[in-house]
Amino acid sequence: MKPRSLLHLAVLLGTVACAQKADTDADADAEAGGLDPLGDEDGDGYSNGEEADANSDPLDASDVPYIGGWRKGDCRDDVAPTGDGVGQVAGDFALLDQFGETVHLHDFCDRTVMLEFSGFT
Ligand SMILES: [Ca+2]
Ligand SMILES: [Ca+2]
Repeated sequence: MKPRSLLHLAVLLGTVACAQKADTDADADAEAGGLDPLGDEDGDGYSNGEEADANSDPLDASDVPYIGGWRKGDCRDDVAPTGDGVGQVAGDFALLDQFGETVHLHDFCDRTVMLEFSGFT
């Protein structure tokens, strides 16, 4: 198999400016939404409890937990880009992570993100 070019994205989650707390009780979140934590309302292969823990939408089959275990930020849909300069909020983009999964920058809102790029051919 011929190797393909790909961008490699390594994401390091920092401990600074994290407005979210760890979700240690996914069942409580799923139940709070009125969903059975063991059910799979959208049929995407992830239980409602798993989706609550990963902060993906249990009613949207296109929104699934990241394989790498990155929890999506609560504010991901509310990020307002301001520019590409230092101190500004960059626009959203998507790249492949080390698991070959597409990840979006804005899914890591309110966290420190380090991007490492390398090319393979
Ligand atoms: Ca699901
Ligand atoms: Ca889903």
